[in-house]
Amino acid sequence: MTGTDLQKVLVADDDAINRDVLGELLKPEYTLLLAKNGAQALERAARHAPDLILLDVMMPDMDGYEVLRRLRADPQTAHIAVIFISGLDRPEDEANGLKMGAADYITKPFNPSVVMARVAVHLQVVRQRRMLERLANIDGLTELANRRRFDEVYELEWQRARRNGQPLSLALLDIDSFKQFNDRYGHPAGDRVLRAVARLAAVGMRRPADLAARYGGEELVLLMPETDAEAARLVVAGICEGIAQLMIPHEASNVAPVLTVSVGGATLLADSRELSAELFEAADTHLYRAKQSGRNRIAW
Ligand code: GH3
Ligand code: MG
Ligand code: MG
Ligand code: MG
Repeated sequence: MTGTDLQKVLVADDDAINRDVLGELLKPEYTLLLAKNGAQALERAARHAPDLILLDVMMPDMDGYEVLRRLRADPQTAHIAVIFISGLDRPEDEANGLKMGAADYITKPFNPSVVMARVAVHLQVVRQRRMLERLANIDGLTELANRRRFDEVYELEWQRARRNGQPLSLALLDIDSFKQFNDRYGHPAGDRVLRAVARLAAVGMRRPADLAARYGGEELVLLMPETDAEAARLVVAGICEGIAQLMIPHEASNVAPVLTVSVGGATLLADSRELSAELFEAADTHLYRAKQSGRNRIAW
């Protein structure tokens, strides 16, 4: 692994010597973060999203138990793996720490190679969990979010838009005459086109909260929070323009001699009472209209 691939470990301990010793151990293999009290640990955890925290239990002001409780209470830090490192070495202390949700419990004085081995074990678990999350949420062909992930994000964003009185735009993009494309150029060529279109969609969505997902076969869905219809149309037009510029030959298309797409969009207005499913249906209806009226166009 190189540079930014290194996993991040946060050491939170009020004792400078402990921080130094653990830091020296971990530094050659991981990106190291340090905190000298509970408040700093929470701040570093929220800001840097470490993969693992080595957390001292006995610290003044805020002890390790409280730090762990607060980490778990914040969705942003709730899943970070925590190993307690503590001078409290009675079995009931250890059992208690594990019951609170720590991944492991190491007693002081610790053995350096045991600490390193346990850290490695838990970071391996973290890597595996990330991979599973990825598999569950990402479409393998296009590497966009999959439908499952979209459904989740859509529901949250829809609720957020309603709560904050913000617009929310949604667009369904469907490749024109794609069946004929596959028939004419072959399924592997079709897959490459789908990947290229997906990449343009992902790149064309500029805001961090925007989401491009593969909704079905050759249908993508673009979700744009806090974006009104006018701005969303511009984003979509840019993506369509990018697709046109690829000039992918499509001799079997009944629209144009190059690959084109149709898009149906809809925007939730701030004062609307529309349900999330209704907004989605509106976009779908508009996609149907774009198809019916000749394809290679955007209907909103
Ligand atoms: P329309 O202009 O009405 O959209 O015509 P269309 O042929 O694109 O019709 P439709 O959207 O119903 O067809 C979807 C086609 O997309 C069917 C299938 O062959 C193709 N397709 C779906 N998923 C994939 C895929 O993962 N890879 C490839 N190569 N083709 C796919
Ligand atoms: Mg301490
Ligand atoms: Mg199609
Ligand atoms: Mg389709």
